Amino acid sequence: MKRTKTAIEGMSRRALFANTGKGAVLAGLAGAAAGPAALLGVTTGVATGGAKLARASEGVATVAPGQLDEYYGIWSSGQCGEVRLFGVPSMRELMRIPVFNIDSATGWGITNESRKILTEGLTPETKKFLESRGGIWQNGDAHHPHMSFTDGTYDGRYIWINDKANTRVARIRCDIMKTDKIIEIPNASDIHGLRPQKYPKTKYIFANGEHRTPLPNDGRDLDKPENYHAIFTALDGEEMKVAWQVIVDGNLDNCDADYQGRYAFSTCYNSEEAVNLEGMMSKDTDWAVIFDTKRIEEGLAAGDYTEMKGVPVFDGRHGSKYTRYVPIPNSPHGINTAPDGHHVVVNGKLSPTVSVLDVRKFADLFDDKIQPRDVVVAEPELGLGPLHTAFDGKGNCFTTLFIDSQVAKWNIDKAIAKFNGEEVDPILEKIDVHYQPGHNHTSMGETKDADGQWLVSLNKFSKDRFLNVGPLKPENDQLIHIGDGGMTIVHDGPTYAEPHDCIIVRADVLNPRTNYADLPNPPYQDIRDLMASKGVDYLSAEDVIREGNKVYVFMHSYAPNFSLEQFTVEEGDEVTIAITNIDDVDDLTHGFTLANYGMVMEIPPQGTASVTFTADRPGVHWYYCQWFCHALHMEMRGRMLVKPKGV
Ligand code: RUQ
Ligand code: CUA
Repeated sequence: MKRTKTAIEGMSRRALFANTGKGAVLAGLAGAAAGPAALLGVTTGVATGGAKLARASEGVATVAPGQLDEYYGIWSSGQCGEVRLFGVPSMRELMRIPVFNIDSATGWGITNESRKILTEGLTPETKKFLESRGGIWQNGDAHHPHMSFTDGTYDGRYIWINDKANTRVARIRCDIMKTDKIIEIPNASDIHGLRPQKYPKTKYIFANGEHRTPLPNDGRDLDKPENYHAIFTALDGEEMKVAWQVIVDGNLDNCDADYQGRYAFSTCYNSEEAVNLEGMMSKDTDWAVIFDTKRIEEGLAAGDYTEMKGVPVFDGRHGSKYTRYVPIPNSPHGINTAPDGHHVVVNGKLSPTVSVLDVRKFADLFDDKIQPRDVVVAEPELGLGPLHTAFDGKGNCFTTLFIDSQVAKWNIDKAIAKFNGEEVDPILEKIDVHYQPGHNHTSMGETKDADGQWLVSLNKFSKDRFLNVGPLKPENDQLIHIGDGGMTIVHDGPTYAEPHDCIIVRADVLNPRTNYADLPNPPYQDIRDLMASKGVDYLSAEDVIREGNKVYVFMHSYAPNFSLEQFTVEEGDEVTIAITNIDDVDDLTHGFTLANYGMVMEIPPQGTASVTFTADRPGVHWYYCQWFCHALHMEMRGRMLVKPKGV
């Protein structure tokens, strides 16, 4: 169909619905569909009784329908492999960003553009391994989403996240909220802890390879655990390339960085270097290992490393000048830098204590003027199973107690005073959470702008908190108001597997686009270049170009039409379909689903998407738009005719 100028161009989506024949009905439908979401927005509900209930009903967590949240919550999704955006404090789920998963709605993992991102950062060995397995990893395990920093606070450019399952790190660009780079980390096994440098501007992303394996892991030393190693990685977050790696003793768990831009530090368990649970738990101290990035950069310049798989690898085991090992009670887990810029909280997990390190002592430690334990300035006993700590920016900490199913609020200065022999109790308050909390996070809490308003406790179990949905239950993310000194639970939020971690970012930090017009570095540059090389204008494309057995089908879409109502190919052709959405109405995404061919893509406003496949099924195959775009959305369709071979 030749494109005619449509009346809808430039109209807002609401006006669009109001002006079309089916519009009234659809607008009504949309209203009905908004019901449950609106209800969720009215009030976030109250989980605790008595006086605390009153506080929530005074409107602490109320976000009325149509009102916007004050914060973006950026949630990981564990073994779902994606990132989710929430509104805080409403706890409304706003969006999902496919990362390490395959997504049926957007075609992530299916489109050419996403497959390029999913494959270009793989090592040659992994590419080969995946050849007979669809070319890409089919799963991921996303734990730790963290934003880029400038001068100790979020700058809204990027979010990085680890994949523990297949040893990758991904980056999301925040202008369009899409994954734009994924790299596999060579030499390491199973990336767990991940944090960006906080100062002056995020350069390194620190990533912990958790498991110990032989190096290289190519079949040698299979059952010689004494030859296994875990590896700490610093990657250049701008280039998305590994900058350097460090071999350590033990297994690496979580990590964080200082506010001065010099040190990174990881919790490190299994000082026993065992391969089973009993062995790993047998000693009662493990470590926090500190990395001196300045010394490592000097070592880099001096060539003091071994190159492995194209990466400079430093030996950072005990005795190395690049690391220091601080003994910490049994199997520490989370490690969190306080917004005061000086204190680092190491969470004991199997010890009821957290250990507080003072970054200002690290230089003396590296110069061997003091002993490793001298950097510990407090070690309060909080309760059973401390896993992660968040901060309010006023000197107070909130630590999850997994076994006690509680969050403990405590004060750093009091903990230090107690450590120095004073008779003070650093614990200010404890609150029950439901149940077994892992990570927690406060609003802006991992930045120098921690504002002490909200705390989210990511509870691993929900048990009886929701209607029974069968043996597999949701997790329970609880919102806790901390703004006025006390802690009050104001919302229970069921979530599907398994938001390990989240960050809570002031809404003004992020300002995503509403369309892809003039987008710098667009993901679809390749396909637009290809079109241009064939003399096709992507804005008006309606071309079928055959080159041998390759067929290029270039279209544009405008609600409710594809520019081609049909096209014909032959059985066995390699077909590339590329479509540009030329609508510039706010919130107008089209889609393309090719029935019984497994092809699907999101076609964003002013953007282009493409898929390539072999047309090995003769017959009539309808394609249709799967993103609701117009009163006649259901009519947005066409036919691919596949002629059988030799006919
Ligand atoms: S971990 S429950 Cu993957 Cu962050 Cu601590
Ligand atoms: Cu286009 Cu629905």
